[in-house]
Amino acid sequence: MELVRELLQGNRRALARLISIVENNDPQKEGIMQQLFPHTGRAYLVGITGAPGSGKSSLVDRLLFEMRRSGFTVGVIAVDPTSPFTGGAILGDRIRMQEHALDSGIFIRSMGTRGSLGGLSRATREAVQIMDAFGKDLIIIETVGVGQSEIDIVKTADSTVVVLTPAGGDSVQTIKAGIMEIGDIFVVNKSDLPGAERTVAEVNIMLDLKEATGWRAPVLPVMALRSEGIETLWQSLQEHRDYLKGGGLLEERRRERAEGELGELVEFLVKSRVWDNIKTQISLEELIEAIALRRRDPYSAARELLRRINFSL
Ligand SMILES: Nc1nc2c(ncn2[C@@H]2O[C@H](COP(=O)(O)OP(=O)(O)O)[C@@H](O)[C@H]2O)c(=O)[nH]1
Ligand SMILES: [Mg+2]
Repeated sequence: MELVRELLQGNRRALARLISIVENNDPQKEGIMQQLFPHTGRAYLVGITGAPGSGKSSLVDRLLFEMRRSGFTVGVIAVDPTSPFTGGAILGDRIRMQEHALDSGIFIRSMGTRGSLGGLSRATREAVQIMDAFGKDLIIIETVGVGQSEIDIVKTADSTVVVLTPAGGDSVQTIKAGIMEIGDIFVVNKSDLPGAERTVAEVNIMLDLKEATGWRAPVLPVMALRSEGIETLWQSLQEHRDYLKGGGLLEERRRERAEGELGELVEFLVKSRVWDNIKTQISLEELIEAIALRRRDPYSAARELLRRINFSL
């Protein structure tokens, strides 16, 4: 395909168009992803997650300067499920990052959650693969930490940075349980605000309670707005990357990711092909009515439907 060829030659317009194709769930996309696959697997993926307003975009903005200074090309995917239609936050991010737009070593892309078919994680992962095939050395995925997306980012990233802010009067105990598990690096951003030191200390205590592994996640006070602590963060990211690469752990993480990806694709194919097939071939009204009136149980009904389209379990 022409676009794929252009992408592999380093054409930024092709990169943008291919991500749109993926985002819109275009029927061509499966073929495109197949063609791109042999060219992927080289980029290192950094996930940045945390509550809305914690300063993720500001942090990415600063981090980009460090990464470029080290000579790496970077792709950024900012996923913002909180504003799929208004584009408010997305526009804000764009304006903030305009400075980087002049740097051809950086490609920034915001994604909405329109691609609900197959889920946010799938569209994001595909965009990552496209940037990877394009040749970006590092790919940053910024996810607004709302519900499951915070946890899901780990499935896509090699290193995950969790962004927290000073708890102020509150105790840090309000941190969602799963979040402590997924961070490879913790950042307490807005450390210019009161309570930062205590938050760092409390997160450290929580991390000490965890079972020890070869990597103890550092807790870094950062002020993204003043560019303080960014160099240390970039250093920690490189140390974590070296740690994963050194122990064969990167391959292990990627194997786990491959399993999740495969499962997700099978689920998607079954759902889109089988369920859509059933809905177009069989009139479900009576059956649904019978189940709703409790004259028929949904378990046997589901199996009957699969039999009727000759799908064997
Ligand atoms: N006081 C303070 N505010 C910050 C800092 N970093 C970011 N902010 C502000 O926090 C707000 C949210 O930042 P943003 O990067 O959009 O957060 P995101 O929603 O997590 O991407 C913005 O008004 C930033 O200017 C910081 O180090 N200190
Ligand atoms: Mg943001």
